[in-house]
Amino acid sequence: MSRVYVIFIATLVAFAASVSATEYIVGDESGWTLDFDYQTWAQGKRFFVGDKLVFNYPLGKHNVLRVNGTSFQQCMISSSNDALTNGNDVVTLLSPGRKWYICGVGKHCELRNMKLVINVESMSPAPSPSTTSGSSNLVIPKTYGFVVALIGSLLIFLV
Ligand SMILES: [Cu+2]
Repeated sequence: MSRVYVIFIATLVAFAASVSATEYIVGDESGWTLDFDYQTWAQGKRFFVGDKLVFNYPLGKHNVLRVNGTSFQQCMISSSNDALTNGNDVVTLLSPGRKWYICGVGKHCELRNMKLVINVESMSPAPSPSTTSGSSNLVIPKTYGFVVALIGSLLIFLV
């Protein structure tokens, strides 16, 4: 009986997590391209664990490499980096902290600014009454998901 209950709660939590995730199109309608200011794009956005980054670009023109801070600074590509290459690459942010992404084609990182650094936060913010920006509509589902997840984990504890 209690096992069924736990499975039910786990499903609920998983559903809440999927509801609360935000999908960011890197560069918005410009996509992943040459000479775009990705630092300006990332400014004012808050990234949370579970959110997704989508890199859109014409197949074969670019790629996406997840690198460390040093490689990011120097646009250094090592063969150990897994390249995402399908032109509609979805990256799920799995852990908090700084994440660095660069294009590994030609000198796109070095000369054409194809580099993105973001900071991923571990938890959704509490809704603030002073929030009047356009992003406030994103806060509600995130908070809802978090509350459901919290109740879910409390129930698992009680079972
Ligand atoms: Cu490129």
